[in-house]
Amino acid sequence: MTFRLSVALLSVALALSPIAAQQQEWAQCGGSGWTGGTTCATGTVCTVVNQWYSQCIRGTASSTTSASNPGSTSVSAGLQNAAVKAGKLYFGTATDNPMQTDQAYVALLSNTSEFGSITPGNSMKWDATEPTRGTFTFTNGDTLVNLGVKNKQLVRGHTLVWHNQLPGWLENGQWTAAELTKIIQDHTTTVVKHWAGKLYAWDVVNEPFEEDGTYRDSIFYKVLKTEYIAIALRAARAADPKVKLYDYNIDGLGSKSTGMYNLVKNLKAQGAPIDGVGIQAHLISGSVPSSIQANIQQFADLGVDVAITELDIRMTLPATAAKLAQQKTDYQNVIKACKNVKACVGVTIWDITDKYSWIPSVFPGQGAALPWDENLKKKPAYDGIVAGFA
Ligand code: 9MR
Repeated sequence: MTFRLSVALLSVALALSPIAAQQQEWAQCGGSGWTGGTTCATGTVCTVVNQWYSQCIRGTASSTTSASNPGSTSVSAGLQNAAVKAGKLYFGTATDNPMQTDQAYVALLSNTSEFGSITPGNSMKWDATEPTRGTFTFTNGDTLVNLGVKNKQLVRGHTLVWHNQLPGWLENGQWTAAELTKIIQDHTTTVVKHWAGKLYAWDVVNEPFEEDGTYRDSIFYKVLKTEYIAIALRAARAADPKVKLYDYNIDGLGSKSTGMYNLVKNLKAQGAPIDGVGIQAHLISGSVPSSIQANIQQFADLGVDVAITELDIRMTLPATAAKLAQQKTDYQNVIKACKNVKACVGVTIWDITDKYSWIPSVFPGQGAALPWDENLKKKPAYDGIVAGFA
């Protein structure tokens, strides 16, 4: 089984992301769980404020994704089926709790021809599971794990030890090495045991490196240096001997992937339980590294599984047919990189639809990063994925 390490960005920003609808200026026109109108009155544009709220704001509506999205031309047999035909274990997606009230979305998420795996995007993180020391909350994670189990989809656990989305008590505490070791062990043991037997893999340690390949100066590294990684992996293995353990955040070759390569080598040399490495892959259309396959291969050569764990490929909005065609090529190339290396077991996109992507809230003016648009219509990127697996 695998535990994987991951790191995330948290910020909120305004981004234009028009969604078709007929609401008046300033009215809500979208957001997680929104079931009202999604078309804005003439002269206003449905604008994403955050994941839960979009409103009609004065502006030009000439750039809606649906208007520029020429759609998929493939007769779909499904992305999971395409992945399996290519010898992979799964094609999966991240999901989150707020959108579980969106019936069309849940139907697509539960379509096992498309998705053989799901990853909770937020509800297993430290702030969500242990907001107060020693008090654990699993309700949101349970909802998503139960959905995956019911659908017979593999569920990836995300994530145990990460510098981001930590509760204040942990991040602001002054810890000795012994205290923090116990905190990591207690958290990992309790969370992993709770879902033991139900998950395929855990992202145990997430995003331990800075871009330049140096260790991220997280609370964990400050107190324990690199020791925290093996501590977490060992606790995870003891709590669920069968789950695969991952560590990640790399894309192409470079300083960060060299840092990760050395880490995995060291972990294996010291007998720490590491089963896999995640290629995170939050990529930019037109700038996808050409060395992803070589990077996957170097980890495969160390004897670990590799997975693409958080794939999305963003662009500057508005999406145009030309940009969507470039994005199709980008998706095809990333998928091909996984297809070509046997040890690459599967691919997870970081949610299904542009409606729920994290990108616009963190990178203002960018988005349209996923294979389905805001209206759950397949984009050319979908065909790119199918072609990549072919
Ligand atoms: O998708 C997640 C988003 O909803 C959260 O707001 C964000 C907060 O940190 O985390 C996102 O997921 C991150 C993942 O857990 C780790 N890698 C980076 C992802 C994007 O920030």
